[in-house]
Amino acid sequence: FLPAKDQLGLVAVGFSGGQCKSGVDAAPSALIESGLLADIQETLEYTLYHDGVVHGYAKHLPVPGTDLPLRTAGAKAPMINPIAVSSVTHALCDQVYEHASKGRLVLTLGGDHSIAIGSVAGTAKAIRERHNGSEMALVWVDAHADINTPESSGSGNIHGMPVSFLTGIARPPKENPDVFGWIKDEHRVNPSKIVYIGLRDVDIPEKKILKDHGIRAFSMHDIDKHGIGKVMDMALDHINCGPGQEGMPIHLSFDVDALDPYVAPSTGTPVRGGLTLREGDFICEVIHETGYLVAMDLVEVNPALSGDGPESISARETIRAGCSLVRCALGECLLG
Ligand code: NNH
Ligand code: MN
Ligand code: MN
Ligand code: MN
Repeated sequence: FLPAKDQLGLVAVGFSGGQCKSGVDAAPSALIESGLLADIQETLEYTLYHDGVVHGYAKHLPVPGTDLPLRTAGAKAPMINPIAVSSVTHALCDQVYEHASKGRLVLTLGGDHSIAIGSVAGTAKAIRERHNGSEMALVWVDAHADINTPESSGSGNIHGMPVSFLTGIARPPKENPDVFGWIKDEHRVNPSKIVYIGLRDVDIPEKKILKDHGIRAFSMHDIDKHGIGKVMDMALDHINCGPGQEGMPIHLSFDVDALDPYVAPSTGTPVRGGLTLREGDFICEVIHETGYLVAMDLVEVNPALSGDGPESISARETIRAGCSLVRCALGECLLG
């Protein structure tokens, strides 16, 4: 049912085409250079499977002038880089699937959050195949809901849309098979198996989508009210992974902007009033403790977005926070 506890497949995706700010493509290298892989192998004792490549645009560059902004009927803003995002996420889906179908825990280092279209799709497909069609849960930790459809999005940035494509709430445009035509039912996630944590900047049409589909979401208000401990109890209960429940595989998609900008300033769309580093680490620790984690994404670290250049304290602190989240999800514990 669950991944071998000591085998980790890593996919590094330096891709920034799901939004408009460059620099997020440099995150995988920055995270790796700061010692993350050494910690994973030496301290946490995983056998690491990694092709040593930072994937990105390179093999997926559309012919210049062909990846035009795509305006679907009724859209406020055209989708930006639709072909590039579709092609990079399709390749990532296959890579994540490869690792997951061999029973490895899979870590995807982004990149902007559009890449989760690929990582989640790949995990969902592998889990269905390994476990007779059974579904997985998706825990989305983010300041944002990333559930805009191409029609509801005010920005056209695909990093604000991954959950709508992954659930099938947004359907790939039929007349453009190059744009997410590869997504099939086997890749999709059931909206009732999704839990959000950390929300505080949700667009008006997204609020309606969450409500219409009854998707469970814990905002910063809920964390203030109940504390992160109770929120995690309720979150796990919702996806059947609480004490005494049957359990199901969990994909954790962690957007570093869920953390407060004091802790993680170097990100594309910082929103004040976020998680403390301990709250972020705690979420990861609790999910690790369930024993049901099958895949994790860490996205939206942008070392170039810092007041004083790429070597700045803000970039370094954001990378350090990102590494801490990953180590906690992979089983680092404070005692024992
Ligand atoms: N909701 C906005 C949009 O659709 C912002 C999304 N930005 C994010 N998401 N960083 O995590 O563009
Ligand atoms: Mn996000
Ligand atoms: Mn976000
Ligand atoms: Mn395919």
